[in-house]
Amino acid sequence: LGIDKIKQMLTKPAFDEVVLNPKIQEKNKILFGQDLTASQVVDKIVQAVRQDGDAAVMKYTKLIDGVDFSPADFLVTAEEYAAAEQEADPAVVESLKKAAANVRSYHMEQKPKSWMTYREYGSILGQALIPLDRVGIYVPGGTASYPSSVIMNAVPAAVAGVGEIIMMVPPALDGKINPYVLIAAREAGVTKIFKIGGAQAIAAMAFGTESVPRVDKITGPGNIFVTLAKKAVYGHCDIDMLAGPSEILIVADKTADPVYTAADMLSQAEHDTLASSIVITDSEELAKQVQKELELQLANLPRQEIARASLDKNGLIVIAETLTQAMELANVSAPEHMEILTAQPFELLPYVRHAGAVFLGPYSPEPLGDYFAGPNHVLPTGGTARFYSVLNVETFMKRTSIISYTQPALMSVQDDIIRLAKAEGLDAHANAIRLRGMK
Ligand code: HSO
Ligand code: ZN
Repeated sequence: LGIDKIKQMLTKPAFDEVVLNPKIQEKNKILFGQDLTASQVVDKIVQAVRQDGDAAVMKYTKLIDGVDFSPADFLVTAEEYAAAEQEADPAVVESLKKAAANVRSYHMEQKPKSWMTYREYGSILGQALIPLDRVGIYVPGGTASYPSSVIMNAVPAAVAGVGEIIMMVPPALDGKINPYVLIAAREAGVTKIFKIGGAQAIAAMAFGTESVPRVDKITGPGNIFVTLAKKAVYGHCDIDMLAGPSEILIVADKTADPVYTAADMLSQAEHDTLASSIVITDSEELAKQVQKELELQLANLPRQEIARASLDKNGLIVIAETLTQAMELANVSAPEHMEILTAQPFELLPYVRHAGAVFLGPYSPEPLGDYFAGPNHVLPTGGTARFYSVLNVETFMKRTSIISYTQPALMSVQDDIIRLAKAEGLDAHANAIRLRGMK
Protein backbone atom coordinates (compact mmCIF):
# COMPACT_ATOMS: atom_id res chain seq x y z
CA LEU A 1 0.00 0.00 0.00
CA GLY A 2 1.15 3.57 -0.67
CA ILE A 3 1.90 5.86 2.23
CA ASP A 4 -1.16 8.02 1.54
CA LYS A 5 -3.44 5.01 1.63
CA ILE A 6 -1.89 3.93 4.94
CA LYS A 7 -2.31 7.42 6.38
CA GLN A 8 -5.94 7.33 5.33
CA MET A 9 -6.42 3.99 7.08
CA LEU A 10 -4.87 5.39 10.24
CA THR A 11 -7.08 8.49 10.30
CA LYS A 12 -10.19 7.93 12.36
CA PRO A 13 -13.40 9.79 11.76
CA ALA A 14 -14.21 12.31 14.50
CA PHE A 15 -16.82 11.32 17.04
CA ASP A 16 -20.08 11.46 15.19
CA GLU A 17 -23.48 9.87 14.92
CA VAL A 18 -22.89 6.13 14.83
CA VAL A 19 -25.18 3.58 13.34
CA LEU A 20 -26.83 1.76 16.22
CA ASN A 21 -26.71 -1.99 16.28
CA PRO A 22 -30.03 -3.39 15.04
CA LYS A 23 -30.93 -4.93 18.41
CA ILE A 24 -30.72 -1.60 20.23
CA GLN A 25 -32.50 0.14 17.36
CA GLU A 26 -35.35 -2.35 17.68
CA LYS A 27 -35.49 -1.97 21.48
CA ASN A 28 -35.70 1.80 21.15
CA LYS A 29 -38.49 1.49 18.62
CA ILE A 30 -40.49 -0.50 21.14
CA LEU A 31 -39.64 1.82 24.06
CA PHE A 32 -40.34 5.08 22.29
CA GLY A 33 -43.04 3.93 19.89
CA GLN A 34 -41.16 5.32 16.88
CA ASP A 35 -37.91 4.81 14.97
CA LEU A 36 -35.45 7.29 16.48
CA THR A 37 -31.75 7.91 15.94
CA ALA A 38 -29.50 7.75 19.01
CA SER A 39 -29.36 11.58 19.11
CA GLN A 40 -33.13 11.84 18.96
CA VAL A 41 -33.49 9.41 21.86
CA VAL A 42 -30.95 11.40 23.85
CA ASP A 43 -32.58 14.77 23.09
CA LYS A 44 -35.92 13.43 24.22
CA ILE A 45 -34.53 12.17 27.53
CA VAL A 46 -32.41 15.26 28.21
CA GLN A 47 -35.35 17.62 27.60
CA ALA A 48 -37.66 15.53 29.79
CA VAL A 49 -35.21 15.46 32.71
CA ARG A 50 -34.56 19.17 32.36
CA GLN A 51 -38.29 19.86 32.55
CA ASP A 52 -39.61 17.23 34.94
CA GLY A 53 -36.58 16.36 37.11
CA ASP A 54 -36.88 13.23 39.24
CA ALA A 55 -40.17 12.20 37.63
CA ALA A 56 -38.47 11.89 34.24
CA VAL A 57 -35.43 10.16 35.74
CA MET A 58 -37.78 7.59 37.33
CA LYS A 59 -39.66 7.15 34.09
CA TYR A 60 -36.57 6.41 31.99
CA THR A 61 -34.93 4.27 34.68
CA LYS A 62 -37.99 2.07 34.56
CA LEU A 63 -38.35 2.18 30.78
CA ILE A 64 -34.71 1.62 29.85
CA ASP A 65 -33.09 -0.13 32.83
CA GLY A 66 -36.22 -1.98 33.90
CA VAL A 67 -35.80 -0.86 37.52
CA ASP A 68 -38.77 0.65 39.36
CA PHE A 69 -37.10 3.21 41.63
CA SER A 70 -38.60 6.06 43.59
CA PRO A 71 -36.23 9.03 44.14
CA ALA A 72 -35.51 7.72 47.66
CA ASP A 73 -33.96 4.62 46.05
CA PHE A 74 -31.49 6.51 43.86
CA LEU A 75 -28.89 7.09 46.55
CA VAL A 76 -26.53 4.28 47.59
CA THR A 77 -27.04 3.69 51.32
CA ALA A 78 -24.65 2.95 54.18
CA GLU A 79 -25.99 -0.62 54.21
CA GLU A 80 -25.02 -1.07 50.58
CA TYR A 81 -21.46 0.10 51.34
CA ALA A 82 -21.30 -2.32 54.25
CA ALA A 83 -22.52 -5.20 52.08
CA ALA A 84 -19.89 -4.32 49.45
CA GLU A 85 -17.18 -4.44 52.08
CA GLN A 86 -18.42 -7.83 53.27
CA GLU A 87 -18.44 -9.22 49.78
CA ALA A 88 -15.08 -7.84 48.63
CA ASP A 89 -11.83 -9.78 48.56
CA PRO A 90 -9.51 -7.94 51.00
CA ALA A 91 -6.49 -8.53 48.73
CA VAL A 92 -8.22 -6.73 45.86
CA VAL A 93 -9.18 -3.90 48.21
CA GLU A 94 -5.54 -3.63 49.31
CA SER A 95 -4.37 -3.42 45.67
CA LEU A 96 -7.03 -0.82 44.91
CA LYS A 97 -5.76 1.27 47.82
CA LYS A 98 -2.16 1.03 46.60
CA ALA A 99 -3.28 2.04 43.09
CA ALA A 100 -5.22 5.02 44.49
CA ALA A 101 -2.16 6.10 46.49
CA ASN A 102 0.03 6.01 43.35
CA VAL A 103 -2.54 7.96 41.35
CA ARG A 104 -2.84 10.50 44.18
CA SER A 105 0.90 11.08 44.50
CA TYR A 106 1.34 11.48 40.71
CA HIS A 107 -1.53 13.95 40.49
CA MET A 108 -0.32 15.96 43.48
CA GLU A 109 2.90 16.46 41.58
CA GLN A 110 1.02 17.86 38.56
CA LYS A 111 -1.34 20.19 40.49
CA PRO A 112 -1.02 23.65 38.93
CA LYS A 113 -0.31 26.51 41.31
CA SER A 114 -1.69 30.03 41.53
CA TRP A 115 0.98 32.66 40.84
CA MET A 116 1.63 36.41 40.99
CA THR A 117 4.39 38.59 39.55
CA TYR A 118 5.42 42.18 40.22
CA ARG A 119 5.73 44.43 37.20
CA GLU A 120 6.75 48.08 36.65
CA TYR A 121 5.67 50.77 39.16
CA GLY A 122 4.50 48.22 41.70
CA SER A 123 1.75 46.65 39.61
CA ILE A 124 0.84 43.02 40.20
CA LEU A 125 -0.36 40.42 37.70
CA GLY A 126 -1.25 36.87 38.44
CA GLN A 127 -3.47 33.90 38.02
CA ALA A 128 -5.60 32.11 40.63
CA LEU A 129 -6.40 28.44 40.20
CA ILE A 130 -9.78 27.68 41.70
CA PRO A 131 -11.27 24.19 42.05
CA LEU A 132 -14.77 23.55 40.74
CA ASP A 133 -17.57 23.54 43.33
CA ARG A 134 -19.14 20.24 42.35
CA VAL A 135 -18.37 17.58 39.74
CA GLY A 136 -20.12 14.40 38.63
CA ILE A 137 -18.48 11.18 37.52
CA TYR A 138 -20.23 8.70 35.27
CA VAL A 139 -19.39 5.02 35.65
CA PRO A 140 -20.82 2.58 33.09
CA GLY A 141 -22.71 -0.52 34.22
CA GLY A 142 -22.25 -4.16 33.27
CA THR A 143 -18.83 -5.57 32.49
CA ALA A 144 -17.39 -2.12 31.76
CA SER A 145 -17.97 -1.00 35.37
CA TYR A 146 -14.30 -0.52 36.23
CA PRO A 147 -13.17 0.37 39.77
CA SER A 148 -9.88 1.57 38.26
CA SER A 149 -11.79 4.19 36.25
CA VAL A 150 -13.50 5.42 39.42
CA ILE A 151 -10.05 6.09 40.89
CA MET A 152 -8.78 7.73 37.70
CA ASN A 153 -11.72 10.16 37.60
CA ALA A 154 -12.26 10.91 41.27
CA VAL A 155 -8.72 11.16 42.65
CA PRO A 156 -7.67 14.11 40.42
CA ALA A 157 -10.90 15.90 41.39
CA ALA A 158 -10.12 15.37 45.07
CA VAL A 159 -6.51 16.54 44.58
CA ALA A 160 -7.83 19.65 42.79
CA GLY A 161 -9.88 20.45 45.91
CA VAL A 162 -13.34 20.07 44.37
CA GLY A 163 -16.02 20.78 46.99
CA GLU A 164 -18.25 17.80 46.25
CA ILE A 165 -17.75 14.76 44.00
CA ILE A 166 -20.87 12.79 43.10
CA MET A 167 -21.10 9.65 40.99
CA MET A 168 -23.71 7.99 38.76
CA VAL A 169 -23.86 4.23 38.12
CA PRO A 170 -26.67 2.50 36.23
CA PRO A 171 -28.55 0.00 38.42
CA ALA A 172 -28.44 -3.66 37.42
CA LEU A 173 -31.78 -5.45 37.30
CA ASP A 174 -31.23 -6.66 40.88
CA GLY A 175 -30.41 -3.07 41.89
CA LYS A 176 -26.82 -3.99 42.82
CA ILE A 177 -23.54 -2.29 41.97
CA ASN A 178 -20.07 -3.80 41.54
CA PRO A 179 -18.75 -3.79 45.18
CA TYR A 180 -15.26 -2.67 44.10
CA VAL A 181 -16.78 0.34 42.35
CA LEU A 182 -18.34 1.39 45.68
CA ILE A 183 -15.12 0.78 47.59
CA ALA A 184 -13.01 2.63 45.01
CA ALA A 185 -15.43 5.55 45.14
CA ARG A 186 -15.16 5.85 48.90
CA GLU A 187 -11.37 5.49 48.78
CA ALA A 188 -11.13 8.22 46.13
CA GLY A 189 -13.33 10.75 47.96
CA VAL A 190 -16.72 10.44 46.24
CA THR A 191 -19.42 11.68 48.62
CA LYS A 192 -22.69 10.54 47.02
CA ILE A 193 -23.45 7.72 44.59
CA PHE A 194 -26.69 7.62 42.65
CA LYS A 195 -27.99 4.49 40.96
CA ILE A 196 -28.96 6.24 37.76
CA GLY A 197 -27.56 5.52 34.32
CA GLY A 198 -27.64 6.56 30.69
CA ALA A 199 -28.63 9.91 29.23
CA GLN A 200 -30.97 10.50 32.20
CA ALA A 201 -27.99 10.42 34.59
CA ILE A 202 -26.06 12.95 32.50
CA ALA A 203 -29.08 15.27 32.23
CA ALA A 204 -29.81 14.99 35.96
CA MET A 205 -26.25 16.09 36.78
CA ALA A 206 -26.22 18.88 34.17
CA PHE A 207 -29.51 20.49 35.21
CA GLY A 208 -30.08 19.14 38.73
CA THR A 209 -33.30 17.50 39.91
CA GLU A 210 -35.08 17.44 43.27
CA SER A 211 -32.69 14.74 44.47
CA VAL A 212 -29.60 15.17 42.27
CA PRO A 213 -27.53 18.34 42.77
CA ARG A 214 -26.45 20.21 39.65
CA VAL A 215 -22.75 19.80 38.85
CA ASP A 216 -20.27 22.06 37.08
CA LYS A 217 -18.49 19.36 35.14
CA ILE A 218 -19.19 15.77 34.09
CA THR A 219 -16.39 13.29 33.46
CA GLY A 220 -16.19 9.57 32.79
CA PRO A 221 -16.80 7.19 29.92
CA GLY A 222 -20.10 5.71 28.79
CA ASN A 223 -21.94 4.11 25.91
CA ILE A 224 -23.14 6.00 22.86
CA PHE A 225 -26.22 7.41 24.67
CA VAL A 226 -24.12 8.71 27.57
CA THR A 227 -21.59 10.25 25.19
CA LEU A 228 -24.26 11.93 23.07
CA ALA A 229 -25.90 13.22 26.27
CA LYS A 230 -22.59 14.75 27.38
CA LYS A 231 -22.37 16.45 23.99
CA ALA A 232 -25.96 17.69 24.39
CA VAL A 233 -25.47 19.25 27.85
CA TYR A 234 -22.07 20.78 27.08
CA GLY A 235 -22.32 24.50 27.75
CA HIS A 236 -24.78 24.06 30.60
CA CYS A 237 -21.87 22.44 32.37
CA ASP A 238 -18.42 21.42 31.21
CA ILE A 239 -17.48 17.90 30.15
CA ASP A 240 -14.13 16.12 29.97
CA MET A 241 -14.16 14.73 26.43
CA LEU A 242 -16.16 12.51 24.11
CA ALA A 243 -14.68 9.11 24.79
CA GLY A 244 -14.63 6.38 22.16
CA PRO A 245 -13.34 2.79 22.11
CA SER A 246 -9.87 2.03 23.47
CA GLU A 247 -6.79 2.08 21.21
CA ILE A 248 -3.17 1.00 21.26
CA LEU A 249 -0.50 1.73 18.70
CA ILE A 250 2.88 0.06 19.08
CA VAL A 251 5.98 1.30 17.28
CA ALA A 252 8.40 -1.62 17.24
CA ASP A 253 11.72 -2.54 15.65
CA LYS A 254 13.37 -5.92 15.22
CA THR A 255 14.47 -5.95 18.87
CA ALA A 256 10.87 -5.96 20.13
CA ASP A 257 9.65 -9.17 21.73
CA PRO A 258 6.77 -10.52 19.61
CA VAL A 259 5.26 -12.15 22.71
CA TYR A 260 5.05 -8.80 24.53
CA THR A 261 3.91 -7.00 21.39
CA ALA A 262 1.01 -9.40 20.80
CA ALA A 263 0.07 -9.41 24.50
CA ASP A 264 -0.17 -5.62 24.54
CA MET A 265 -2.29 -5.55 21.36
CA LEU A 266 -4.67 -8.05 22.96
CA SER A 267 -4.86 -6.05 26.19
CA GLN A 268 -6.74 -3.37 24.26
CA ALA A 269 -8.54 -5.67 21.85
CA GLU A 270 -10.28 -7.47 24.72
CA HIS A 271 -11.97 -4.24 25.86
CA ASP A 272 -14.43 -3.93 23.04
CA THR A 273 -15.09 -5.24 19.55
CA LEU A 274 -14.62 -1.63 18.41
CA ALA A 275 -11.22 -1.26 20.11
CA SER A 276 -8.22 -0.88 17.82
CA SER A 277 -4.74 -2.41 18.08
CA ILE A 278 -2.05 -1.37 15.62
CA VAL A 279 1.63 -2.20 15.21
CA ILE A 280 3.93 -0.16 13.02
CA THR A 281 7.34 -1.70 12.48
CA ASP A 282 10.34 -1.50 10.19
CA SER A 283 10.87 -5.24 10.56
CA GLU A 284 8.95 -7.67 8.36
CA GLU A 285 10.25 -10.51 10.50
CA LEU A 286 8.68 -9.04 13.64
CA ALA A 287 5.40 -8.46 11.81
CA LYS A 288 5.20 -12.15 10.94
CA GLN A 289 6.09 -13.27 14.45
CA VAL A 290 3.50 -10.99 16.03
CA GLN A 291 0.80 -12.40 13.77
CA LYS A 292 1.66 -15.94 14.84
CA GLU A 293 1.85 -14.98 18.48
CA LEU A 294 -1.57 -13.29 18.36
CA GLU A 295 -3.18 -16.59 17.36
CA LEU A 296 -1.42 -18.47 20.15
CA GLN A 297 -2.40 -16.01 22.88
CA LEU A 298 -5.94 -15.48 21.61
CA ALA A 299 -6.68 -19.18 22.08
CA ASN A 300 -6.29 -18.84 25.84
CA LEU A 301 -8.30 -15.67 26.45
CA PRO A 302 -11.69 -15.83 28.13
CA ARG A 303 -12.71 -12.78 26.09
CA GLN A 304 -11.26 -14.16 22.85
CA GLU A 305 -14.46 -13.58 20.93
CA ILE A 306 -14.37 -9.84 21.64
CA ALA A 307 -10.62 -9.62 21.06
CA ARG A 308 -10.82 -11.52 17.79
CA ALA A 309 -13.66 -9.39 16.47
CA SER A 310 -11.72 -6.26 17.40
CA LEU A 311 -8.54 -7.50 15.66
CA ASP A 312 -10.47 -8.61 12.58
CA LYS A 313 -12.12 -5.22 12.23
CA ASN A 314 -9.53 -2.78 13.53
CA GLY A 315 -6.29 -4.69 13.94
CA LEU A 316 -3.46 -3.57 11.68
CA ILE A 317 0.23 -4.33 11.22
CA VAL A 318 1.99 -1.76 9.07
CA ILE A 319 5.51 -2.17 7.67
CA ALA A 320 7.29 1.18 7.56
CA GLU A 321 10.52 1.94 5.72
CA THR A 322 12.20 3.54 8.74
CA LEU A 323 11.44 4.23 12.38
CA THR A 324 11.03 7.94 11.71
CA GLN A 325 8.42 7.09 9.08
CA ALA A 326 6.79 4.81 11.67
CA MET A 327 6.57 7.80 14.04
CA GLU A 328 5.11 9.99 11.29
CA LEU A 329 2.38 7.40 10.75
CA ALA A 330 1.85 6.99 14.50
CA ASN A 331 1.20 10.73 14.79
CA VAL A 332 -1.39 10.56 12.01
CA SER A 333 -3.23 7.97 14.05
CA ALA A 334 -2.92 10.08 17.26
CA PRO A 335 -3.59 7.01 19.43
CA GLU A 336 -4.89 6.89 22.97
CA HIS A 337 -1.90 4.74 24.00
CA MET A 338 1.41 4.70 22.14
CA GLU A 339 4.01 2.07 23.04
CA ILE A 340 7.57 2.36 21.81
CA LEU A 341 9.26 -1.04 21.76
CA THR A 342 12.59 -0.28 20.09
CA ALA A 343 16.25 -0.63 21.02
CA GLN A 344 16.46 3.05 22.02
CA PRO A 345 12.89 4.16 22.81
CA PHE A 346 13.86 7.55 24.21
CA GLU A 347 15.43 8.47 20.86
CA LEU A 348 11.92 8.39 19.35
CA LEU A 349 10.25 10.36 22.14
CA PRO A 350 10.98 13.76 20.51
CA TYR A 351 9.05 12.58 17.44
CA VAL A 352 5.84 12.06 19.44
CA ARG A 353 3.35 14.76 18.47
CA HIS A 354 -0.05 13.21 19.14
CA ALA A 355 -0.70 10.53 21.75
CA GLY A 356 -2.72 10.36 24.96
CA ALA A 357 0.04 8.51 26.81
CA VAL A 358 3.41 7.10 25.76
CA PHE A 359 4.86 3.88 27.18
CA LEU A 360 8.59 3.42 26.63
CA GLY A 361 10.53 0.17 26.63
CA PRO A 362 9.66 -3.50 27.13
CA TYR A 363 8.75 -3.21 30.81
CA SER A 364 6.11 -0.49 30.49
CA PRO A 365 3.11 -2.39 29.10
CA GLU A 366 -0.10 -0.43 28.74
CA PRO A 367 -1.98 -2.17 31.62
CA LEU A 368 0.69 -0.78 33.97
CA GLY A 369 -0.82 2.61 33.16
CA ASP A 370 -4.41 1.32 33.22
CA TYR A 371 -4.13 0.26 36.84
CA PHE A 372 -1.15 1.31 38.77
CA ALA A 373 1.77 3.54 37.76
CA GLY A 374 -0.02 6.77 38.67
CA PRO A 375 -0.67 8.68 35.41
CA ASN A 376 -4.32 8.82 34.40
CA HIS A 377 -5.97 6.25 32.15
CA VAL A 378 -8.71 8.60 30.95
CA LEU A 379 -7.19 9.53 27.60
CA PRO A 380 -8.28 11.05 24.31
CA THR A 381 -9.44 8.53 21.69
CA GLY A 382 -10.48 8.59 18.03
CA GLY A 383 -7.60 10.83 16.95
CA THR A 384 -8.61 13.58 19.42
CA ALA A 385 -5.13 13.41 20.99
CA ARG A 386 -4.50 16.06 18.30
CA PHE A 387 -6.21 18.54 20.63
CA TYR A 388 -7.28 16.91 23.93
CA SER A 389 -5.07 16.12 26.92
CA VAL A 390 -5.14 13.25 29.35
CA LEU A 391 -7.53 13.85 32.27
CA ASN A 392 -5.60 15.76 34.94
CA VAL A 393 -5.93 17.89 38.06
CA GLU A 394 -6.54 21.04 36.04
CA THR A 395 -9.53 19.31 34.41
CA PHE A 396 -11.22 20.08 37.73
CA MET A 397 -9.97 23.65 38.15
CA LYS A 398 -10.44 27.03 36.46
CA ARG A 399 -8.02 29.88 35.96
CA THR A 400 -8.95 33.40 37.06
CA SER A 401 -6.78 36.39 36.12
CA ILE A 402 -5.54 38.82 38.79
CA ILE A 403 -4.74 42.48 37.95
CA SER A 404 -3.70 45.23 40.37
CA TYR A 405 -2.08 48.49 39.17
CA THR A 406 -0.83 51.47 41.18
CA GLN A 407 -1.64 55.01 40.02
CA PRO A 408 1.86 55.56 38.55
CA ALA A 409 1.61 52.24 36.74
CA LEU A 410 -1.77 53.21 35.25
CA MET A 411 -0.59 56.68 34.28
CA SER A 412 2.37 55.19 32.47
CA VAL A 413 0.06 53.36 30.06
CA GLN A 414 -3.02 55.60 29.97
CA ASP A 415 -2.30 57.16 26.57
CA ASP A 416 -2.18 53.79 24.85
CA ILE A 417 -5.39 52.57 26.48
CA ILE A 418 -7.33 55.76 25.76
CA ARG A 419 -6.18 55.64 22.14
CA LEU A 420 -7.34 52.03 21.77
CA ALA A 421 -10.69 52.71 23.48
CA LYS A 422 -11.36 55.70 21.20
CA ALA A 423 -10.42 53.66 18.16
CA GLU A 424 -13.15 51.21 19.17
CA GLY A 425 -15.59 54.08 19.75
CA LEU A 426 -15.88 53.26 23.45
CA ASP A 427 -15.62 56.58 25.27
CA ALA A 428 -16.77 55.29 28.65
CA HIS A 429 -13.83 52.93 28.57
CA ALA A 430 -11.50 55.86 27.84
CA ASN A 431 -13.10 57.86 30.67
CA ALA A 432 -12.60 55.11 33.21
CA ILE A 433 -8.87 55.39 32.53
CA ARG A 434 -8.60 59.18 32.12
CA LEU A 435 -10.48 59.96 35.37
CA ARG A 436 -7.84 58.06 37.38
CA GLY A 437 -5.31 60.71 36.38
CA MET A 438 -7.47 63.57 37.65
CA LYS A 439 -6.77 63.31 41.39
N1 HSO B 1 -7.53 0.81 28.84
C1 HSO B 1 -8.76 1.44 29.27
C2 HSO B 1 -8.81 1.66 30.76
C3 HSO B 1 -8.99 0.42 31.56
N2 HSO B 1 -8.37 -0.75 31.34
C4 HSO B 1 -9.73 0.21 32.68
C5 HSO B 1 -8.71 -1.62 32.28
N3 HSO B 1 -9.55 -1.03 33.10
C6 HSO B 1 -8.91 2.77 28.56
O1 HSO B 1 -7.78 3.51 28.52
ZN1 ZN C 1 -7.42 -1.27 29.51
